[in-house]
Amino acid sequence: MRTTTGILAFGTSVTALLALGGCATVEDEAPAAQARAAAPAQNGSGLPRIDRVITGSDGLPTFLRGDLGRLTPGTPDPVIALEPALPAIAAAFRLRAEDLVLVKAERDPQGMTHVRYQQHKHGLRVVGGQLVVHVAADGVIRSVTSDAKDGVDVDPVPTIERDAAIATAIAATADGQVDLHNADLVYLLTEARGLHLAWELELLGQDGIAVADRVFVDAHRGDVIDRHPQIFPIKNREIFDAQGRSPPYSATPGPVLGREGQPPTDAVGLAAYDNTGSTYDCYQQLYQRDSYDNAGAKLTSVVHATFRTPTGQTTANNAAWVAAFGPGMMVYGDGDGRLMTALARSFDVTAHELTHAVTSETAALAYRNESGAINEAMSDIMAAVCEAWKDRAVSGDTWLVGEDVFTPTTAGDAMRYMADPTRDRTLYPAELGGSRDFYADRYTGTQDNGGVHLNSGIANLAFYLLSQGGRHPRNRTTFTVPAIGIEKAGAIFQRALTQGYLTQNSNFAAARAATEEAAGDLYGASDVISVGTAWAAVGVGAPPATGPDTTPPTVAITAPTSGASVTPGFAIAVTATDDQGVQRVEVAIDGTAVGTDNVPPYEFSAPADLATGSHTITATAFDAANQATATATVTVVGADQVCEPACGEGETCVDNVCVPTPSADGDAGGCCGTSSSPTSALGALGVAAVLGLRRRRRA
Ligand SMILES: [Ca+2]
Ligand SMILES: [Ca+2]
Ligand SMILES: [Ca+2]
Ligand SMILES: [Zn+2]
Repeated sequence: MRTTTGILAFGTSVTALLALGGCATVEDEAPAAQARAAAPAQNGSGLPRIDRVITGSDGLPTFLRGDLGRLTPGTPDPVIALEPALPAIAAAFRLRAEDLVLVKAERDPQGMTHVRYQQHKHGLRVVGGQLVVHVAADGVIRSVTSDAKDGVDVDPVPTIERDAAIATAIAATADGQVDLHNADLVYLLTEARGLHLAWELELLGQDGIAVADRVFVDAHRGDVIDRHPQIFPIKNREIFDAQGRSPPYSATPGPVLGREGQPPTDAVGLAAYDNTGSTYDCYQQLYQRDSYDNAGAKLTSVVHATFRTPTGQTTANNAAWVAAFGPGMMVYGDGDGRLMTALARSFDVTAHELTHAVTSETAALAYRNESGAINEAMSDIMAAVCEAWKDRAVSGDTWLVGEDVFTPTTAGDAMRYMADPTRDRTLYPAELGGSRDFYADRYTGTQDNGGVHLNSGIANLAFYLLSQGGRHPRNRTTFTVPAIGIEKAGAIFQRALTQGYLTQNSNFAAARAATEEAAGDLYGASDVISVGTAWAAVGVGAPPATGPDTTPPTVAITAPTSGASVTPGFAIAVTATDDQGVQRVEVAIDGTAVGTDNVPPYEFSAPADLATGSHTITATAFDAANQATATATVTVVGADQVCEPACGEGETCVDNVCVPTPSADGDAGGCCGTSSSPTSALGALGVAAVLGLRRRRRA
């Protein structure tokens, strides 16, 4: 079975590379090319019906919804009942079912079951490669979320030694003032959907250095390719001066001030105790969640702490969830009395930090760039939800973050403003510019882990508008979002976070899709539209279409090009888009059906017995109510007759490569034309590269 799969994928790789003119490479800098090289041409996905597809930057799906099969009836264990359907689901994501290792299956209060798998490859864990199957109460597999992918050959034997990788990672972190906690060889899926063999190195700051980073070093190239911080501060620490006391920060808590049932007498410790208790109760009562891990984890708080940055600054004006490769803890500074009072006195701060712990245990959104901004926003959002729950009312303070500890001599201000995020811009250096409230305005620099605290405002505002209704505060968009109330909005975002609709590399577009799905699970179509409208108001996608679908899809045959000469069994690639969703693409040759594919990329193989001569390919894309057609005419010739683009004068196509035409006296001439047929030559090289890799693997 495995051998067959491998051979099939291999045969397709060659075809795809040739069909695409050979610009595909096996280098990991080109995810789109990787995907094409990896994609098996299939004349159908094996999934009964697709209603919604979301694709990543490489054109492969990251989310599918529809009728994706069903559990085996009469099998009580959902994981076993799912097994027969898993190969087709895995294949739609270019994965192999045997590489998916069960993490857990959870049944939610709505009766849906969410089964989470971890991708492995050559026996190594694929960091960022999770796949979650969402099964409705009636056993129908309703949707699948996955940022996993395979089909790219990356040698599992490292070129870079472990010790060299460790040295590189340490040198690149906090001026080398860090120690190794653990090292593992893994595969890493980056945000850009590139697959790398990597050393995963857990680095902890030396005494006084507040660093706990999971650093990934490419095990073939030797460079740092990703970094996942494990300390989640309430504020972007870059904005604070070195003020306040300066004892060294330590991950080891000091004397015990109190424990469950024995409240601390220390006033700040008591505040932490009370706020932690209220946050636990909020999660438990609203979402039936038993602590951050939903398994009763102890809630550890450290008060009177200070924070030092890698640049040697020290501040008491911060708080953080510190998940330094072990049980996490909430750490609170006492504030300097001017910018902040003791942060443990703020319920927002506690709920914010504890939500980072929930996120680490569930979606595990990587704390950098867009996924990090969504991670941050989830913490602000759940702090607002729990504050309103605790107060039994929504007030102006609900939408302010940390208002109770921020600038004690100034009333009405806060660390962040969810209803109008850019109000905090005076707190930030001019070059950072403060929180953002519109997707196109997002910060794309490298500070603040890629703007995790700056861009969280985009999602915070979407949540505020969804809860309370209204329009963008600065008129970046001008339509009105309907209010659904904070309770429903909170349940939707919480479900998206914890039930597998968000994953490590989810971006803003994925967050919109995730919350729309969660709204559909919980409430129904009108709330799905409200969620989409809220995201559109902050520039994440267009307003949702309502009413019947009257706009037909667009469709194009991207390979082969019309007029090309092709060989029997040639690969056909089709692209299709639609305002409300492409449901399937059908391909026919001379009116005879070749196949139907409902999962992009839409790829097909022509029959191997097609007669030589002219043929017309027809591709028809369907949405829920309309269809559109594209055609291409090709000429089928013998296998030794195809070159694209066509060979120049004085050249002949031999084995798909243009070579100088043999002279009349029988001199065969040199091989492999260059300037007049660069793509064909590259195509041949691409195939050679794939062949080389495969041979090495199988040796
Ligand atoms: Ca508040
Ligand atoms: Ca204040
Ligand atoms: Ca349409
Ligand atoms: Zn935070």
